[in-house]
Amino acid sequence: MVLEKLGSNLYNAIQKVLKAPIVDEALVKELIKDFQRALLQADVNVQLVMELSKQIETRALDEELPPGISRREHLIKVIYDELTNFVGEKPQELKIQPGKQNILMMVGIQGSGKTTQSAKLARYFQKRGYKVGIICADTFRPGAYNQLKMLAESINVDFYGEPDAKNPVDLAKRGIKQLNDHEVVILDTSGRHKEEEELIREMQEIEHAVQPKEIILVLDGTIGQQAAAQAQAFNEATDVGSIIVSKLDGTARGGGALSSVAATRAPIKFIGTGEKIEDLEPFIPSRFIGRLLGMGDIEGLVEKVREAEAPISEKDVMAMLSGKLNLQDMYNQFEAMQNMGPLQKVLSMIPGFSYQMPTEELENAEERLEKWKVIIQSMTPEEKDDPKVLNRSRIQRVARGSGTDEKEVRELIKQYNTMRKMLKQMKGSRRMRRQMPFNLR
Ligand SMILES: Nc1nc2c(ncn2[C@@H]2O[C@H](COP(=O)(O)OP(=O)(O)OP(=O)(O)O)[C@@H](O)[C@H]2O)c(=O)[nH]1
Ligand SMILES: [Mg+2]
Repeated sequence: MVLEKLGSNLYNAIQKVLKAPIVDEALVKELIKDFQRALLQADVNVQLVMELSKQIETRALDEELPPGISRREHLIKVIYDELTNFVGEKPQELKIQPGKQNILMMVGIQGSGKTTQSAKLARYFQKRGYKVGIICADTFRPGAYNQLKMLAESINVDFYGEPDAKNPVDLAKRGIKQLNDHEVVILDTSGRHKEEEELIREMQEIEHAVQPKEIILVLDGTIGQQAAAQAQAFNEATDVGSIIVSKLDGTARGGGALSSVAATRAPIKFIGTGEKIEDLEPFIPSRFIGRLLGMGDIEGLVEKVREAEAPISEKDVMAMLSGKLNLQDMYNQFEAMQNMGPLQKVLSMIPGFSYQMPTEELENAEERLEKWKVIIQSMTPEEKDDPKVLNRSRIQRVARGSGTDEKEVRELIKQYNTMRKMLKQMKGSRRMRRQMPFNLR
């Protein structure tokens, strides 16, 4: 794949981040250099690269870390976010209305890959259960009819064409009529003409005559950044609803084509990744970037960060602040904390807290969570509800019951008291969010 080279460069940069002993400003800067190099080699527009790297750098260095997320994870999330955003944010879908005749009209300059993508799209919708037909409205190039007919036959899709027709507009109308019981009708047009103007005129005439559900522009990925200008020119002449960037398996310039077109917010819906009929895939920015970064589990990581970012509601916090924190609550918090949950969030919302408790201690605390949970489980409901009743003999009993010793039980009680105190401290504080300078964890 094209993007193979780009992908492997980005992948190596990510690996560097994953393997680095510490994630600090120097590493962030180095990573950004690697990125710039990789993107520029893939013919991505210089200005776009600069904007992107600036954005990554600012976010990576200045943004506060969501609780429970390491700087490393945050950095990777930022890169992933920004790159995804860079190529299109949300996936755009080519919608087909079932039970209707959806005419998809292919346009694009000569050799861009219209005919090939027509067959690929036909196969794509056929596999999804639609009744599909193809029309060859390229009356200009002598071999066009046979090329498409063979492709259609190879996938068993109905085909309409007239080998000797001269007028593509009338032909298209007859084809549409012939295939009126087909849900998806793909109309391949000519890309070759003596003059560009003539090509544009023909395209507009066919559009007018058949009123397609969608005009699909095929752009050749090997032309690099020029693809954006071409997309714009076509969009001015006609109402382009979808874009397919083809030949992304070919050269290193694919990155340039894709990103420059994406930067105009044009709807790239598919990418062509080879000459075979199956080599078409919906363009899903997040998946695409994940693959490029070589991170199969990036979705999981992103999900983790997203969860950590989900704000705890003020109501939750107030309920805890009202003093109603018992050991059962604490137990629940421990449990949640083991999934990187609310305790961390609550604690991290206390201004200055991150200075009070060094990471090491937090880690120790996490190691002890399991033990503490067992201790709490050995308590009676009364004790859990109001730990003040835990006198010496009760503590001895709990220690025995949980297979720990008195010292550990007392430690838990101390921890509980500390936590309550901190929650009280937080009461009245309007700064609910952690204010923390760039702090390397
Ligand atoms: N590697 C690769 N080759 C492709 C892809 N799509 C199309 N091609 C090749 O590009 C060449 C031109 O493709 P066509 O589909 O005939 O292009 P076209 O736009 O219909 O060309 P005209 O009808 O002459 O305007 C063919 O050799 C295809 O095999 C792709 O995604 N990857
Ligand atoms: Mg063609």
